[in-house]
Amino acid sequence: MSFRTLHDRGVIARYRSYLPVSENTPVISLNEGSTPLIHAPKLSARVGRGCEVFIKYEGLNPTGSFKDRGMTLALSKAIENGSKAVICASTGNTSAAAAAYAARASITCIVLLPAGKISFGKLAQAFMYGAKVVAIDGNFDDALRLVREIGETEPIAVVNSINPDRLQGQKTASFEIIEELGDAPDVHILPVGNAGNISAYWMGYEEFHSLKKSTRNPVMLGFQAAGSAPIYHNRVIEKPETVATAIRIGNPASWDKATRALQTSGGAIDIVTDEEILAAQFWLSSNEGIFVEPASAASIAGLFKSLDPAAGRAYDASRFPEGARIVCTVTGHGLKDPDVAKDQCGSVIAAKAERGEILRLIS
Ligand code: AN7
Repeated sequence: MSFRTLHDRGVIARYRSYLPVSENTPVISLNEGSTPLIHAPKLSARVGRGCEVFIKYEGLNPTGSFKDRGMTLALSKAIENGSKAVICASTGNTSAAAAAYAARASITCIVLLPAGKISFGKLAQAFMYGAKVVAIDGNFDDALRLVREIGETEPIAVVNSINPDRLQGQKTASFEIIEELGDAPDVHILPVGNAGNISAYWMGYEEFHSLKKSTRNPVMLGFQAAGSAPIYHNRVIEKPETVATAIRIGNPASWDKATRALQTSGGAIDIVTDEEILAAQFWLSSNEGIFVEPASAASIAGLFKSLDPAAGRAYDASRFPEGARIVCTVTGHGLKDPDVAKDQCGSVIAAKAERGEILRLIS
């Protein structure tokens, strides 16, 4: 009997030669990555012109978001470098992933969260994985500023995406998509918060293209929440607001990298309102059976906006080539944010325990 299976899977095992690891790097993994790329027939029909839409379902990572891809690298390198603790600021998913991987690595994890602005599922994760949870009287940007300051002077590894190992791990999602489709897609759509993920995907696409593992790079389209849209407005937003708390960020750390990805790819940054985000979240769940958290639904809301000539869109989807392959990354699981889902729930149908009443519901 062998216990190798654990480390035979996971992002580092699958893509070791493309990552900054050596035989001396201890692998801290929870079998992250290798998430499903799900064909979305109803979404494809809405786009029309023979286009095919695929959903990269990152909510199926071990802690329920894409952050696990970067965290396996960040924690493995932190242990290799002898760190005794890790720290991060977070809107919730980074802290959940950091806490889980720190638990596996037997290392202290401190997470700084904006008080009252974290979804319940994510807060529960930070506690259950044993992190030291600090509620900051301020927003994510304030928390990240503090983390940067502490990281400059203290022997503690910062595991926010300013840590380059994080983006290295996250770029593997692009590798998986290229391998599964046989080439890069024509268009890639992502939600944007701190702007690390869109930068990481672009890095992955460029890397595989330069290695001739793909014949093209996709057009990158990023979507911010309308109340938290610093890149779109090209200025820091002091008081970002949105129902999609994961992307409630006013001063993204990877702003420049993301801008480069958007420009080099011929893509665009755009905004979607909270109403559009919630409508897209429900549409995706109830039409394609894929339940994602609000921030993740920004990519679907963004695709809908790009299709709508009346929407004041930054990118017109009629520019997609006929038969285009479009990938939307949905970054986190819907169960992360039960409260937002609860607010969207319809009324329960009260009925007696009688067969006739139930059969009337079949339509
Ligand atoms: C579900 O957890 O920033 O543009 O601290 O949780 O790479 O920041 C989360 C971000 C999209 C945006 N979707 O990605 C954090 C945090 C979900 C997210 C984003 C986040 P980036």
